[in-house]
Amino acid sequence: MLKPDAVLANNAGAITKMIEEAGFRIVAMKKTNLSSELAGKFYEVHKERGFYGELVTYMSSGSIIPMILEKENAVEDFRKLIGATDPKKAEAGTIRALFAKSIDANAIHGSDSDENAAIEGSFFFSQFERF
Ligand code: 3AN
Repeated sequence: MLKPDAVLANNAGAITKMIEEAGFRIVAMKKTNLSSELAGKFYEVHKERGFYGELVTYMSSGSIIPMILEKENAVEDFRKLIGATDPKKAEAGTIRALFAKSIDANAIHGSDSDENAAIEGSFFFSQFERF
């Protein structure tokens, strides 16, 4: 999912190009917005964390671009491509090193397991409910 900072800065095309060049196939993609209620639901796993409120406010502050991506070893390879959560710690050349502004406005989200990829994919794309 491209986050509000990446969309607002018109970096969606550049980031999507990197994703495709890294061998990912875009299966589904759209531009949309999250209400704070929906952002809260999406990040429910982080409910108890100190940054949850800020994260929900931030994720509902502007447009986002969720995608379903396909590739062998997709979860691990995508996390390598996007880099560490904190852009200051992200390896040079990763999407977050290149485009993220802060730990909140960190340009992009990637699912952390195949199971969560299926849950998150169906959250945004109803046709993938049984994905
Ligand atoms: P990632 O997106 O790298 O998997 P998660 O799932 O641990 O990171 O965290 C979800 C989101 O919460 C991150 N993308 C980031 O925007 C925010 N976040 C994570 N840790 C912190 C933190 N210590 N302070 C503020 N925001 C954070």
